[in-house]
Parts: sequence; structure tokens; C-alpha cells
Amino acid sequence: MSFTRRCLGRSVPAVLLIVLIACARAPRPAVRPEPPFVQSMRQIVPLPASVEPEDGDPFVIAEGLAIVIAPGNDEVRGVAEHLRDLVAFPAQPEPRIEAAVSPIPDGSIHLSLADPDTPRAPESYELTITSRAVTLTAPDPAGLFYGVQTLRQLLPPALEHEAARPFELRLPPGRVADAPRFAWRGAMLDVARHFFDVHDVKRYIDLLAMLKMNRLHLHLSDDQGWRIEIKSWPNLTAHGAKTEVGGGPGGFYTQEQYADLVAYARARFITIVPEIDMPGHTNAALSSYPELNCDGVAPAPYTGIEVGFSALCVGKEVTYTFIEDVVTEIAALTPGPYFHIGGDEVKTLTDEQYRAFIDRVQRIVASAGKEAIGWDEIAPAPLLPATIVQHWRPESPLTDAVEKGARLILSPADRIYLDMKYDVETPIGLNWAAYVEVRDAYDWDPATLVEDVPERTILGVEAPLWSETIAGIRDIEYLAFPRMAAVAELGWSPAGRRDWDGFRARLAAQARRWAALGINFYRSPQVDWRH
Ligand code: NGO
Repeated sequence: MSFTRRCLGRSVPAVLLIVLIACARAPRPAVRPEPPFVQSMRQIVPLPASVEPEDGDPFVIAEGLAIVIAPGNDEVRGVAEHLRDLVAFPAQPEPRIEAAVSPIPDGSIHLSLADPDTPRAPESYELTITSRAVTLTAPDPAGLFYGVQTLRQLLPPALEHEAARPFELRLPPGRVADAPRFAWRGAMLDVARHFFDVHDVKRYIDLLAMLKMNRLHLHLSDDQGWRIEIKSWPNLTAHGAKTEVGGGPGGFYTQEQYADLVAYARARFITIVPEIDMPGHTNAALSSYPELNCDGVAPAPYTGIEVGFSALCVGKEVTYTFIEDVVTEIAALTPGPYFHIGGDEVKTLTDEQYRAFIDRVQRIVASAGKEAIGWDEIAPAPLLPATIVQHWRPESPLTDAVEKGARLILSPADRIYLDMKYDVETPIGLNWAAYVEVRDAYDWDPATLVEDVPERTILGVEAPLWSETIAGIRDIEYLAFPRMAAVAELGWSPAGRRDWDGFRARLAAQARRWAALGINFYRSPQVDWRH
């Protein structure tokens, strides 16, 4: 029997077979290279403060491209290298990075730090593209990095494929002048309920950087696991790291691995914010060291998802020795100025005990040279001037925090908790706060979320991703994308310029790039992904 008949079955009529064979033998149209494709300046996410596309010829990235920088600044060189890696053609000589020359040679991309005497917003940038050259100017290396992220979205999405690219790279002519609305554009990843290894966290960092996010808060301990090596308390990881929700193997970062993550994030202008949650959410620590328990008896490891049952013994001195050791070791590995002390959902202490504990722990954090951050339950406790309150409970009053002059990070659970399901059909996630579709995550304004909270007290926004129901990078991506883009825009873009319809259209334009990057994003029915 012929191959075709075997494959299609005995009942295929002879006429149909002839047609099939004829088609198979017909000459195929020649494979045409992808035509040079120019992205629109109007599709950038997060939306820039000002975009002025121009008519005219694009800038063509040709072989032999030079990226010109001022000499002597390692961070600027790092940004130039990041750009070079983005546009390098496989199997061709890499673009050159050259020290500043004047005038800027035709066909080059010029990155420069602005004159410090002209005041400009931190992290801002100005990008001008003509057919002759690309110039990017910023007051700081972070601004240059964000300008490069804008350039990235102006390059063809197929650029993100690792395979060779047989087409030219073209940039549309025009001008972008841009600056972030808020200083804090954060994401939080819960590595305690399920552990995510260094590789997964780096991937998350890469995706955040693309959206001009600048904080990654790592929730490093909880009832179900302790995730960072503490040399003075080794049983935290020898015992406390070996569990996770559902009974999986858990895991932890060695101090070297944590330092590597911090450096990786820093090279992408992302500050790592470590969290050790206390006095509650501490079963993993209590299970590792009996002396941290009031009755001196270590509880069994915990792999469920209840909250509120555990607390350090706040009346024992050893508890504070423990906290001081942990904070000191982590602070020494963390160049960023913040240390998150948790403080959420404590159901086994009196208000008085709880407030005294928060008071004391803030001082320990300050002695380690860091500013404390706590979930919004800490607001009624005495707060040091530098302490930051992270709003999460949709109904929680913030007047206490505001009256005390605390700065706020907004993470309202019914808007930007990324572990909330999109809708009833979502296979992973929780729904205790709400179902959060893309529009719910996007369509609100940080300045008017909570009554009587003036914008100047708001540091910014942060999207937590709790991991009770998620177990790998694909799950992370599914819940984070596209909602992370909404959070990035809430944090970055001017309030008056953004609206849901505009965002929806720009989001659709990200799909090809995200697909090329292999991001497992949720194709929300609210977005017309075909555009
Ligand atoms: C709450 C709780 C976490 C849960 C999360 C699930 C805060 C700050 N404490 O948020 O322990 O994992 O909800 O959505």
C-alpha cells in the first residue's frame, strides 16, 4: 500500500489521491525573507510621558554598528553592553562600543549622561531617532537603561528569537521624552510557599526589567519554608527549607546564590527587597529551633495553606538575638536600603505584644542600616520615620500610617495581587479578594485608591505573587502576564495620559514579542490579541 493510502486510510478515492500528490509535487513559492518591519512608537508599554513620531526614513541598524558612550562609567558601559546583546546579529561581528567621539558618526547609537547642572527627573530619559543616528540622554544610568527598554520595543518582535535573523533592524524616527510617575515600581515573589530556583527568579527579573520595574521583593520565609542560608542558624535551611506547600522538596538560596541574584537584578536596575516575615508566618523557623517557641517544643513542618497560627515567642530574649542575627546577615548581602519585616496576620498575640514587637524589630533593622517595610497591620504600632507601610487589605484603614508620616506602597489585593484568578475558569490562583481580570488590574488610580491619602505619601505600587497554588516559571508567567504590564503602567505612566482602551491596544501589540520570548501569558478575552 502506498504511503499516502496508509496514512489517509483505504477509503480515499483515487481522484483525491491524484490531487494530493499533484499538490505535494507543485513547486513551492520561494521563501521570502521577512520584509523590513518598522514598529510604531505608539505601542510602548508602559506608556511614555511624551511620544512624537515623525515621518521620514527609519534608522537602520547595519553591520558594523557603533554604540558610542562617554568613557569611565561602568554602569553606562553595562547598559551599552545590554543594548549590544539585544541587537547583535548571530554569526556577525558584534556592534562596537566606543568611547565618545564628536561629532557622533552617522549610523551610530549614542548613550550619554545629561549635564548634571540641568535638573531632570531621576530615571528619566530622552530618545531621538533619525535616519542618521539614535541619541539617548539621561541623568543617570537607570534612565539610559529604560531608554534602551523603549528602543527594544521599537525593534521587531522577532528579534527576541534566539535563531539567526535574516532581516534588517529598523527603528522608527521620532522622539520620546519619558520619566516615571512613581519611584517604587515593584513586584513580589513568594519563594516560601513554593520554592523557585535562581534560574526562574532571573527569568522573572528579565521580564520585570523589560517593563521598567525597579523593585523585586522576595518573600523569603513563611510557615511552609525558610529559603535563605543563615550561617549562624544553620538548621533554618538544614531542616526548615525542606518543605513546601503540598509536600514538595522545597529548597533555599545559599548566601552566594542570593548575592548573585542581587547582582543580576542590580545590573538591570532592580533593587532586591528581602522579607523575613515575623512574628507570624514563622512555622518553618519554629520547627527548626525549639527555643524560639514559648513552650520550648518545636512544631512539625507545615505544608498546608492556612495562615495566622504561628508566632515567634515575643517574650523571650533569644527571639531578638535570632532576629538580629538574621537581619544582620541578610543586610550585609543586600546593598539596597530596605528590609521587609512582614508583620501580617498575627492571630495569637495581644495588640500590646504585637506593637512592642514591631517597635523593637524596626530598631534592629535600623541598626543594620536598613529602612523597615511592613504589611499594613503594622500601621497602629509605633513607627520610625523611615518605616514604609505596604497596603494590601482592600479595607484596611491607612489614616494611622499617614498621620505618622509613613510612606506607602500600594498592593491592593483586589487589584494587583497576581495570585488572584482572572475569572472562575482560571486553573491556578486564589480568589479570596476578587477575580482580577486585566482591566481590574489596570483601571484605577493609585492617588485616589484610599481616601485622604495624598499622592506625595505614595512611594508607588507593587504586585505580589503568592505561591500557594503555583509551582514553576510557567505558572508564574501565566498569572503575572499580562497583569504585570498593567502594574508597570500604573507605576510609570502619567495619570492623565493613560486609559483602558489605549492600554488594551498597546497590550495587544506586545503579544508577538511575548510569544517570541516564550512567555506563557494569559490571552485575556478583554484584549484583541490579533493586532
Ligand atoms: C495575604 C497573606 C499571605 C497569603 C496571601 C494570598 C498577605 C500580606 N498575607 O497577603 O500569607 O499568601 O494573602 O493571597
